[in-house]
Amino acid sequence: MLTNNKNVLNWVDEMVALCKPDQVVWIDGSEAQLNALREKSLASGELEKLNEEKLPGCYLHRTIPNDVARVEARTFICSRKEEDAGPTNNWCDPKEMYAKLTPMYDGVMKGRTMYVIPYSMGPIGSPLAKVGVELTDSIYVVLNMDIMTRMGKDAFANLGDTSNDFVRGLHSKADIDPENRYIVHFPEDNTIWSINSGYGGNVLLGKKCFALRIASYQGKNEGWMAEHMLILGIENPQGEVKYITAAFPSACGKTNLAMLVPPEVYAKQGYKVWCVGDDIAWLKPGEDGRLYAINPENGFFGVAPGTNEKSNPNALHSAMRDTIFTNVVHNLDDNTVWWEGLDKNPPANAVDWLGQPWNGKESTEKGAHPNSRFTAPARNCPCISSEFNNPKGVPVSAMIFGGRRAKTAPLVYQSFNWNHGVFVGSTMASETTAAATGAVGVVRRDPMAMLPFCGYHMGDYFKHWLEMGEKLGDKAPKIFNVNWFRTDDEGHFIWPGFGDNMRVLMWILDRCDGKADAVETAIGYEPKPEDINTDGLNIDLDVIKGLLNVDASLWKEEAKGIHEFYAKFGDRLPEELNKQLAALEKRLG
Ligand code: GTP
Ligand code: SPV
Ligand code: MN
Repeated sequence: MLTNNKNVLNWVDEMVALCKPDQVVWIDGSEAQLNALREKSLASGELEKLNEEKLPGCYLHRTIPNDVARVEARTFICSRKEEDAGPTNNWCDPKEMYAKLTPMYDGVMKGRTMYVIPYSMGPIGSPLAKVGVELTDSIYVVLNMDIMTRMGKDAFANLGDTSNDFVRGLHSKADIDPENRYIVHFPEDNTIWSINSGYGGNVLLGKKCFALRIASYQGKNEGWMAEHMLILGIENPQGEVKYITAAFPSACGKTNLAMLVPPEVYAKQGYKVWCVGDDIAWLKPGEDGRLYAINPENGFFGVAPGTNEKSNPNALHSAMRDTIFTNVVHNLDDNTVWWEGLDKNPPANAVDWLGQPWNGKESTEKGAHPNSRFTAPARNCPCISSEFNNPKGVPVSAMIFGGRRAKTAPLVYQSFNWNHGVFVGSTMASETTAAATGAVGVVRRDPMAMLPFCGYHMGDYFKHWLEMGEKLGDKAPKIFNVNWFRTDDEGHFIWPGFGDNMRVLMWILDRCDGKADAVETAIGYEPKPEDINTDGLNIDLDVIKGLLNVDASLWKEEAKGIHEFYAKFGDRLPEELNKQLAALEKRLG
């Protein structure tokens, strides 16, 4: 036992009595303990050891084929009142849900070991950090939590003996039965119950379950925000760093933007980009009245496909050691890994994500699952920010929303003010991706990229955003919208994206500094086409003009869609957002 905290001890006892494991092991986080677990998982086949010279400390894991992504249809917010979960969440009465799940957990760990994982989301001791405890019967979960959080006995350091302020996570793989898979949140009890899955987003309970769903609810009550946002810093040649956060839906480019490599035109002047976080930001007003952000995580659970030396070398280098790969191709020739988009040389002697022999050059099937992932420690990232562990966080100058839109949304625009920015975020839409089960490529509304992650009524969430703006006043970050994914008539992306996205970030920072002009359009302020630096790119000014084009007829359709979407929220939609919508329609004519 690593703590004297009565609430922790009582709760663990209760869950042990329910799950009836053969053994209970408290995870202290020591290398000796972790090594023993690695050995155990190798023996059971849960992990495979990869080439120690080429990929030191790296392992491969495969989930079962029906368990490869978040399951939004089986994810619940069980607030006491249905209206507190809101129209965008699955809801069930907590009493009913506990009654349904309790028998499923009863004896589920017989013949298994229960691991008790203490962890901190955020730097230990940070005023913004929070403690969680996850109980699990999966070594894969323990080893991933070790990478993704500050895990081990130190996490309890600031809890004391009596505090009740920790999130209780209970996970069992059970039979990995998709028909009985549940990812359930009880926000009023600080509790998460996950059963019958082994996929990251469903079982690493510190991540989406705690750091977004539970934390968003806590943030509303406590005056801060938990957002699905990357955090990056841009350092100018004088050594000053400005911070930007950006919310894009799952698999829409956060990890890539967070670690971008500046194009030559900026690199040669001495600009640098630093990564603070790639998925989640916790934001709170600081003593100076500005908004500060921490990354509650300690590693990256990144999308493997498409990651390569050109698109995201920093992510690739992060994943070269001490990394767990999930559902990628196993190259048997040199015991390494491969995925679509890594390079043009798929291995001939290989095993695909299903564990079947796979010949990359001849197979028409994908070798890696589209949502295959690497779990890599943040400390490995060549561009990790020196502020990564700063307990105060970093001050935010600009916040960006964005998604995958083939047509409507332009490359970039700035909101007229904070409230208009909240409107822009609340009306975000994006094509669905492989990060969640279900159809891919369907446009859906995904406000602030939080649709699957908001732990309470989204109307109240919008209200919270509006109130944060009031609190921050003229110190509030400026709000922007971007779209890297506009396509031409053949369906090709027009904008080069990746590192070149910095060209757009530079206009954004210039706007924050009052250094760049803008053109007022019906949807917001846009750059003059010539203010997007295309030095070193083979792109005509006309192409940039096209990328910035606001098609009034498409936007009138968009406004109709927003009316429909807003109607869901009834009288819990803040009146301000209706006013913003009316104002947009008026500007569109
Ligand atoms: P989650 O971890 O699911 O939250 O995803 P994410 O938002 O971090 O997305 P990520 O950066 O992993 O990118 C997902 C996919 O989008 C990858 O296949 C990338 O190659 C692709 N992608 C990222 N940035 C760009 C870009 O600027 N342009 C284009 N065309 N594709 C991009
Ligand atoms: C996402 O889907 O947004 C992810 C991966 O970042 S998961 O941890 O599965 O949520
Ligand atoms: Mn994500």
